[in-house]
Amino acid sequence: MDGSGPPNRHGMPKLPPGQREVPNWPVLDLGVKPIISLKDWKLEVKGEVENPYSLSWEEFLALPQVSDISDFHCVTSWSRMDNHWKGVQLKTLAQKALPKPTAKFIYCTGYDGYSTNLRLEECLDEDVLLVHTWEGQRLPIEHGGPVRMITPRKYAWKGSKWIKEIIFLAQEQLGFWELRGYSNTAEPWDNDRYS
Ligand SMILES: Nc1nc2c(c(=O)[nH]1)N[C@H]1C(S)=C(S)[C@@H](COP(=O)(O)O)O[C@H]1N2
Ligand SMILES: [Mo]
Repeated sequence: MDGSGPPNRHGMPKLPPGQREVPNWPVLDLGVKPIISLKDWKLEVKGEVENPYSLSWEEFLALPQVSDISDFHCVTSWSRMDNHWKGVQLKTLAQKALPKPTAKFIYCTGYDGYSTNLRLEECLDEDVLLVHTWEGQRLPIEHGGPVRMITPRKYAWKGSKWIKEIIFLAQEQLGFWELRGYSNTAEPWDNDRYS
């Protein structure tokens, strides 16, 4: 695929510049694959919000669930198209937390010690999800199960696998790769890979 086919749902070329489509789903991480039982799993949503909270697995599944199909673009130049996801919109989690007017950024952490950051307005896009199901099965541990974030309109490092915390911030705080030379904005259609 060369990107000259039909555009994606956001009107952008399906294949961003410098990417190639892969049939498989490669695994990229820091060399740690944390195993979190569903009994011990929790997600904390906190920071610059009126209503900080923590969710158990059951509470997370009780939130409104969505199904979506989106593409996954890794900065190392592979793209995996048309992934079928199920999960909760980041927007739903944010609305429940009631961000203060001063909240402009989020900082996410993972159970493996990873972190990444986004501007709040970017992560309220309808296709930014915390997913637990991929292609009709539980999200595999190596891809961030039980729950990871996906950011289809950003390079994939902006979505934390094994997500543990979502922290709303007034001041931007850079994450693991953003501190190590990856672009803070991470726009696939601008070839915006490194800073
Ligand atoms: N917690 C955590 N999330 C992470 C990473 C990581 O090492 N730890 N790697 C990031 C990077 S660089 C990419 S490309 C994608 C890879 O996701 P995948 O292994 O499911 O393909 O996850 C991102 N999220
Ligand atoms: Mo990556």
